Amino acid sequence: MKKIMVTGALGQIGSELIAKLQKEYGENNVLSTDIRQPQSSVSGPFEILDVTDGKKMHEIAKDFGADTIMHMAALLSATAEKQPLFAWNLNMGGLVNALEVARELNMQFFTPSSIGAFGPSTPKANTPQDTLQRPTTMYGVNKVAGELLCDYYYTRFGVDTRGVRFPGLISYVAQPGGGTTDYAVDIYYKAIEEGQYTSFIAEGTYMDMMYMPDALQAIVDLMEADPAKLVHRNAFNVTAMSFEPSEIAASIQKHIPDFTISYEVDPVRQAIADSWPDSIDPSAAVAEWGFKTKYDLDAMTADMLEQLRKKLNK
Ligand code: AKB
Repeated sequence: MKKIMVTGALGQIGSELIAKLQKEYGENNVLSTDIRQPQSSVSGPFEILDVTDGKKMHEIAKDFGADTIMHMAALLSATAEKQPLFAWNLNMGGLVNALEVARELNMQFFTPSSIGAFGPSTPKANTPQDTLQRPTTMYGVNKVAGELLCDYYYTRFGVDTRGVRFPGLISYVAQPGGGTTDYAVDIYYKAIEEGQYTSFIAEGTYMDMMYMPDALQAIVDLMEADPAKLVHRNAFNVTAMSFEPSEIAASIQKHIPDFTISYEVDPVRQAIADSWPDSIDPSAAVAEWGFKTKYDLDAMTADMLEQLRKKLNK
């Protein structure tokens, strides 16, 4: 039975990952940690943790008897671009602390990388697993350094590090904060609340995306995968779909025919999006640990709108 400590548990992924892990491994075997106090009650154990405090992270993990750490606390791409030095300190400082705790306490380790680990010189279509990675954002620099650091802790210290490169993740539970792909979440809220959406990403800009249930299943499947079959271990390309703003709008129009989209492009987030791939190739994840997804764009749209209508009482 796993005993899992999760950092950044109140974030977009963390909020839903906790419930998924509790279902798989039992409520008392999952420890949520976050720098923020939860707004409402969290099920299962919870501790306040600033991930830049490595000593406290070690103490909490040891007291809980954790054998696995899932390190989710990080700043996303657009926020990191506004505060690059803070992003470096938080993203890299938190990661190296979590890796050290995993090494000291002999824990299995997971952290997400991102499509942000690619840059303008990376092949844009069907981006291979192993390819050029020269990102031009602080977030991307953090993600590439993080991928290498996780590989280093595996080869140098034998820490069982595993990870994926997530695309934009779409969910109705917690809103993402400060990402470039966030438009693909905002659009569903605005479609229900206002019947229209002004996109900060330009028409024609393709990015990879995935619905949260598929992302959570990918984490569990990778962590349960036979280590003998893992050639890459860290930073597997994973994706479920690639679309541009007018395509997600068309998918919403199948349910809300009067929905309209317009564009007011944010130059910072557009430049980040333009530096990322249009679509990535997940075949290494499929071959090495059986990565699969259930939701394409239309299936995701139908579920998002149904769930958000309930959430927003609309
Ligand atoms: C972001 O937009 O920053 C994230 C990501 C793709 O890593 N959603």
